[in-house]
Amino acid sequence: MTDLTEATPHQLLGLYDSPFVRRVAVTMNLYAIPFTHLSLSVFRHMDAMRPLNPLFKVPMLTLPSGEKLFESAYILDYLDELAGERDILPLTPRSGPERRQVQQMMALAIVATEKAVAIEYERKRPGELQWADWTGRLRGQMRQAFTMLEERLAGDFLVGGRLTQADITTVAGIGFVRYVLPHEWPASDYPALARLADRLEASAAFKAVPIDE
Ligand SMILES: N[C@@H](CCC(=O)N[C@@H](CS)C(=O)NCC(=O)O)C(=O)O
Repeated sequence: MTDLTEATPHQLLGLYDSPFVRRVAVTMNLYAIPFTHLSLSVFRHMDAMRPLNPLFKVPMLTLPSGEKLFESAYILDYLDELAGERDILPLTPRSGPERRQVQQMMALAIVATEKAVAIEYERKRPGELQWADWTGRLRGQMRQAFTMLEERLAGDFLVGGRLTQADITTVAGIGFVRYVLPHEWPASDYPALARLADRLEASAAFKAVPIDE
């Protein structure tokens, strides 16, 4: 079992404007796992990041032992294990139909989020290298994924009437779109998702990790 009171806490690398970093940070807050945060950009702080993470891919979580974890899904899996050891209900159920449902909602949320991030990367290219048709395809895929989530959101939460990783991942993605690509978020098309995002963004776990840190 990892001793969460150890002198060296977990360290999370990456800005909170990354929805992948933010979903990890929110999860650590909900599990009350202390961590330090290294706010380095994969683009603007490459010299500082190189010795820590020459992959220039975030999030990266450094464990108290010094071991480094990459890929937010695997990091969340590790955090769920810590939660389980402490008798905290994991945000992704360990087994059964609810696990599958949460994973499938997350799959939709990840498509929406990855396509939104790709739209932003396309916008970063020099104007003459931007491909409007490609951006249009990305936008269509992002909207399709948000529409499928909207259709599936019947009550207060996406799965099982309780907060799960599906909600956190979805709201982290929406947060990115609303902050970085506000013109790509027609809230009136997704009223249920907008309500979920407003509610979760107002919670302590999200407010502690502001996207505009
Ligand atoms: N599948 C990865 C995606 C992470 C990701 O795309 N992070 C972005 C920031 S939002 C990044 O590191 N971009 C730099 C790059 O891909 O070169 C995860 O979930 O951890």
